[in-house]
Amino acid sequence: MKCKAAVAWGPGEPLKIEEVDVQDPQAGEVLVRMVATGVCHTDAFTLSGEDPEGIFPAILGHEGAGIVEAIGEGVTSLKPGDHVIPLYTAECGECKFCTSGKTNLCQAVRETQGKGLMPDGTSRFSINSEPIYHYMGTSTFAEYSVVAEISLAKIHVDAPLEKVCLLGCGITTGIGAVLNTAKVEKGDTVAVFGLGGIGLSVIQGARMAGASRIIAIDINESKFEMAEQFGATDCINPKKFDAPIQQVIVDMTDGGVDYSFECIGNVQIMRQALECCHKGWGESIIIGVAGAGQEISTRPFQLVTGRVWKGSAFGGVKGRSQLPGYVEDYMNGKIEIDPFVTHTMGLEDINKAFDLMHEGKSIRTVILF
Ligand code: NAD
Ligand code: AHE
Ligand code: ZN
Ligand code: ZN
Repeated sequence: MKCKAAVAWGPGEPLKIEEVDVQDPQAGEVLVRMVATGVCHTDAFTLSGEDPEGIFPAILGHEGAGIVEAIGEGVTSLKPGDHVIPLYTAECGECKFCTSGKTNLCQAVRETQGKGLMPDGTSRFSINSEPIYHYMGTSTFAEYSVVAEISLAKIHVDAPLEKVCLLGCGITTGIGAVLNTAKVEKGDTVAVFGLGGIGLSVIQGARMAGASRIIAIDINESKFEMAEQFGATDCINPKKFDAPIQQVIVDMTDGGVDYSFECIGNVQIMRQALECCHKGWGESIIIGVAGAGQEISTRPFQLVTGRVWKGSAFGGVKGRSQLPGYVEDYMNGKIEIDPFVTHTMGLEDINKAFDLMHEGKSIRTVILF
């Protein structure tokens, strides 16, 4: 079949709307009609050329929701008409990672996924018989995408896809990092660096966990109003202080916060986030994705004296077994999504979504197909 897709032809180039050929789903694969997709900073990161795994030409997008159109041979857990969220972190339930009980990082299809290919090592997308690569196993910037069965979460049929698409990455990542990775508890103090879709979701998660103080940090003060709505108790702009921001936070909190979260992808800020944690027990969670060649550093003494550095991918959430519960938590009012959708537009305007993100004017743009 043919459909419209936004193709990333090369690093730094605007996406181009093209008619692409989409091959039928093969064994263990599913054809999904995309209904909506968010645009996450990671899409911009890969488009910039900074992603060591970035491959072009590709169809980006990993924050989508849609409806199963057709299934390939051997697919048993999904049928046409099912509502689904594509997962960039699959859940096969059988690999060493899935059965470890220690991580959500299923590796069943991770290697081919990182090469922009389906699990059999080929692509389902092409233009004039030239392959176009998949992205993160999801490629949601297309009217139709082929996704591995184990990379699809079946969700409640009544969930509004134009909202719950954001559970495909940003909101789940932030809330999950708080509840699963950090395991913030009632009364804990929290600092959140970067107030985009991820940072605001961390704030939402921290409020759900009962944090007593949530310090929100950004250089764009227009983000503060929404941070406060989600539960931030203090909003600070590092540019307004002479002292390093980690010192400011240590002074504000009688020695540092219990947990901090880096939601930017800046290795200098990752250091600040670690160093604003309390001596003896403070934990800093890296969520932001840093470009090729970037490295983190701090004095080892920071760790010797009890601070802990951790990372979190997709909030530690196992997509097939746990994401449907997040969708239901949205439907029963426990998780807020609607305020994150600051803009909506059609696929033909997708480059505007990237502009709004870079200008700091949007939290999430949702593309409606
Ligand atoms: P975003 O662009 O919407 O938000 C980033 C925020 O950081 C903005 O508000 C910006 O003003 C702020 N910021 C930038 N530089 C800053 C600085 N020096 N000091 C303070 N604030 C600063 O991005 P997003 O979609 O929220 O994504 C945030 C990061 O999380 C990205 O690196 C993205 O790739 C990553 N991410 C990781 C995962 C994961 O599973 N680990 C999932 C999703 C996104
Ligand atoms: N490809 C990059 C790393 C990108 C990365 O860290 N991705 C996050 C998800 S970001 C979603 O917005 C992730 O889940 N990583 C785990 C994984 O398996 O990719 C690089 O540096 O090579
Ligand atoms: Zn993302
Ligand atoms: Zn697995």
